[in-house]
Parts: sequence; structure tokens; C-alpha cells
Amino acid sequence: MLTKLSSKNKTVKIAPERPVVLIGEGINPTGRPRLARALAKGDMAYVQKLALEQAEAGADVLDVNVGSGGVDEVVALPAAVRAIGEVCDLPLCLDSRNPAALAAALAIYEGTALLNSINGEAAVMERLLPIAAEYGCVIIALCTDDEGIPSTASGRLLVAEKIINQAESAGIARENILVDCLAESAGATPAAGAICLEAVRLVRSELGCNMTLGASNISFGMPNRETINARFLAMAIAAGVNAPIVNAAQAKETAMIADLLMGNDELGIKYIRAERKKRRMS
Ligand code: THG
Repeated sequence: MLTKLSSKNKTVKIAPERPVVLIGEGINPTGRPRLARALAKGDMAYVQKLALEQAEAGADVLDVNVGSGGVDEVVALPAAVRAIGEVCDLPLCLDSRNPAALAAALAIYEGTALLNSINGEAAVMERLLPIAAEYGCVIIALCTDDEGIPSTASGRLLVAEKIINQAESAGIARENILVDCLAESAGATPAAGAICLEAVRLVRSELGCNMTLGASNISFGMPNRETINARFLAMAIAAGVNAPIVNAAQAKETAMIADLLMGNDELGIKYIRAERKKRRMS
């Protein structure tokens, strides 16, 4: 199963036998008051700075979420897409459920964008699948629907199947769907990690899909989040996640080591090169 995303000049390929693709989570005003203020003022220079920092840290794709108080997404989302494209050529993941904002952003985006996030709610699928099909997007399918997030792995598989069936009817092929089995906060939901990982293994074996995961959600509300996130990311990659949404600077080392251990970095060439570079710079 090969999923391709692109910007004007770059193609990113996602497949189980390829290195992990990191989707940088940094352009998201949740928990980032400075970004929320910049977006409210229409200050896209700060958005550009966050894009460049993540590209430098090793992100392969950038998630773009501009949803915040006092922000009109119909204006801000295309403005952010344009501003990021001026400084950085990574493919983008548009993180909004506002159809008008998505259409405005996709109309100016050059390439195949990732659309984050469609779920199994009837109204969401009805509104967003036609837009995704019209612009030839790859979509993220979140395993939640009108009944909420299923508490079992098999329940999440059923939601993934439902979204895939509807997407295929709308003209979106299975290789253009990344399933997100949903990482919830381990502090708030008992066994959030175990259920999520079981769902990932099930979706990989039953549906063969490529998979994303907002892996940092797992540590919400806990101390020492960075350490929890890195350990959970390694577990998620082992289970089958191959395009996680993460803090790229924090996740890069884990992803490179996972590639080495999973046989997706032949002879450890990438790993050794990165370690040499680190040593030269220290
Ligand atoms: N699945 C999909 N998309 C998603 C999520 C998901 N998008 C949003 C989120 N979940 C993933 N992105 C983030 C972004 C930021 C944080 C966590 C997940 C985060 N931010 C810090 C905070 O809130 O305290 C602040 C930022 C920082 O200091 O780094 O933790 O599950 N498809």
C-alpha cells in the first residue's frame, strides 16, 4: 500500500516498507498562546518560523491548524498555506473541519494535500468527502463516529471500514486513506495505549492501510510528557503506525531508530550519517 503526498516540488511516499514519515504538529494553537495571538493578528511570519523550525528538525509533512478564538479560518487557512509555501516546500496536512476554509486553502495549494480529519460521523463524511474527492486529497480517517470513540479495538476497526467504504464510494481509493486509530490521554482513559495499539495491529492486518496517529495525545495531563511520547511512539511504530503526527524535534531520533530496527534503513546508513552529523555539530 503506497500513499503519495506532494507539494509543488516534493513528493512524500508512505508505505510499510519505507522509513516512517513525520507529520509535524507544531502549527496548532492548542496550548500555544503565542501562535494563537499571531493568528488572531494575521501575523503569518510566526507561522513561517514554526514551519522552518519543523522542517529543520526533520518533519516530512506539516500539519496546519489555525482554529482559535478570533480567527476566521476561511481567511487564515489559505493565508497560512500560502505563507508556508513561500518558505518551505513540504507537503501540508490541513487540519480543519470547516468546508469553506478547506476549499479556499485547497484551491491555492499546489500538489496533493493531506486532509485532517474526516471521521465516521454521517454529517462529517457527507460534507468533507466530496471536497477531498474534488481536490484529489489523501484523507485521514479518525476511528470515531456518531456514537463516539469505540472503547474496543474491533469497534475502531468497524469505524475505519465504514469510512473507507464511504470514501471509496466518493471516489477516494484506499491507498489515499490514512487511518488514525486515536491515541487518547492515558491519564484520563484507562488502557488508552493498549486499546489504540491493538486497533493499529488489527487495521494493519485486516485492511492493510497506512496509518497516522496523534501520538502526543497519549501524555496529556501527565508529567514528563516528552519521555512518555517517545516511548509510546516506538510502540506505535512497531504496531504499524507509519506517518505519526508528532513534535518533530522530539520524535526524530525515535523514528530513525525505529527505521533501523524495523529494517527500513539498510545497514543503518541514515542513522549513522545522522549520528556523525550530531557529533560534528557538538
Ligand atoms: N489525530 C489527528 N490529528 C490531530 C490529533 C490526532 N491533530 C491535533 C492533535 N491530535 C495532534 N497535534 C498535537 C499538537 C500539540 C500537542 C499535542 C498534539 C501538544 N501541545 C502542547 C500542549 O497542548 O500542552 C503545547 C505545544 C508545545 O509546547 O509543544 O501537546 O490525534 N489526525
